[in-house]
Amino acid sequence: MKLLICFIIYLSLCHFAQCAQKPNILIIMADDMGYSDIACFGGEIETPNIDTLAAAGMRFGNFYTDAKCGPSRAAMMTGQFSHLGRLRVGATFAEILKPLNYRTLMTGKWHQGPKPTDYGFDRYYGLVDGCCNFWNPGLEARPGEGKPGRKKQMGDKARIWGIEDQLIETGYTPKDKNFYTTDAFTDYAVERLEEYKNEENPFLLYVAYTAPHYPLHAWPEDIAKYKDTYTVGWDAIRNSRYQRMLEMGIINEKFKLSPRDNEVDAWDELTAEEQQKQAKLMAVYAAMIDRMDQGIGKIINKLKETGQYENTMIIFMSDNGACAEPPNTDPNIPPGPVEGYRSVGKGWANASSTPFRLYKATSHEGGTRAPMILSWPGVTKPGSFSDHVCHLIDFVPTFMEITGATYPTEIRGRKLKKTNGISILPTLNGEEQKQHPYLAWERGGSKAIRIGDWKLVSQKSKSKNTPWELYNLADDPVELNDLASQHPEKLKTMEKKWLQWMQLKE
Ligand SMILES: [Ca+2]
Repeated sequence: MKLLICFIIYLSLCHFAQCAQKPNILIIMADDMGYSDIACFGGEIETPNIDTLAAAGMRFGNFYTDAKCGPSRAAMMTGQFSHLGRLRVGATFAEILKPLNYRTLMTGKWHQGPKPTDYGFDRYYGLVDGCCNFWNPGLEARPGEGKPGRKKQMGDKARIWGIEDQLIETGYTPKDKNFYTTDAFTDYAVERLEEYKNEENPFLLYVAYTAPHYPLHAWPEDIAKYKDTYTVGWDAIRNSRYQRMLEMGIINEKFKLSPRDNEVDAWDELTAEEQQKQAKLMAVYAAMIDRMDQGIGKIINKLKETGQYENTMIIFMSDNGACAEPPNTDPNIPPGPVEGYRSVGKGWANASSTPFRLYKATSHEGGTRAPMILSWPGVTKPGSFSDHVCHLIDFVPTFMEITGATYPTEIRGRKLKKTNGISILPTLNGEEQKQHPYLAWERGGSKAIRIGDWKLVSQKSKSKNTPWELYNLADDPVELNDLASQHPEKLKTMEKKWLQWMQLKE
């Protein structure tokens, strides 16, 4: 009897205090994936598992990232605008949730220095650097294979690989020829979910896939699914994506389809041979996203199998817009196998950005607006869509609100600023949402500020005085009609605000 009473008291304490189950958090990031690539954002790429997340949760149409990989990831992890100094001035969400006994796990692309286990993660496996060969991230050729294709600018320098708290800086060449980074990251995530399935404490799992960032590497069976998909060309793909996005309600009639990039040829003007080559590039790109989606399916299945799914907030997003960088290696090496190191190029990046203009590394919508999906069983309304203007820095305050975590004032010997992010929990709950007074960007000379519906933006340029462009996104969300000359006062006010924002870092 005494034991039974003790047990009942214990259960009550658990219910009202420390044992109340906080949600697990699973963050899945794609790399350089355009706004309209996945099916639930209008794309023709088969992404049934990501689509299932969208069907269970909320899609965000006005979600912003930074313009490039590293800064985006820092902003997401710390809740701080990346121009402030990235991980030097912020605590990561792993460090913020650690005091609440979260099991903190990460796999995939880190792209900060020096390694995740220095920033609050218990476990880690993946690419510490920014991009690598998917089949063989190292320098050495394996028997029966050519030298692994590499980014030319890297010279002889190896990409850094990380296994737990060990860095492999001399090049990581797995013996297994069936090694493929996307699968390796999926496997590590699934294995950790299995390993910790009986833990009482919740987990934070951050899966940072490198797909579909170049190089174009994919499994032949996945490429085969798309071998004929892109022979219609980028003009037809842009049109069909645009029509589907309208039909699905991802965009409304105010979103016009941007004209084809003026550096991209009309598909019909290409020779038949060139069309074949180009269609193959995009087939490999699609296969990379397809494989990532298959991996996401495995992770979700594991959550269901271990009984964690119902208590897990799942977030899927891309880290920036589609990438239009030219290929780094000999274009005569075909995309797909280990020896190549190709990129998809501007024509297809233009299609990935549909309906927007421009790409990664710009602060225009094509560089910084990304697809984002948040699914949290019992909270998010299935199949819902939000046009709330939100940003990567909003995740940290959201996690803080749902867990009761606080932002440290000091970490690693540095005093920290407060996060400028705003929790999106009210949006998830269907309640009134506090808005950002402004959002701003600066990346390598490409700059922008959004205040309400107005956006001031300028591209990186060799000339020192790149003109500002001014858009009213309520009427012109695709940034087609520059109003700078019509509203000089508004331009000045917004420029002043942007300059003040830049001074925050001093
Ligand atoms: Ca990226």
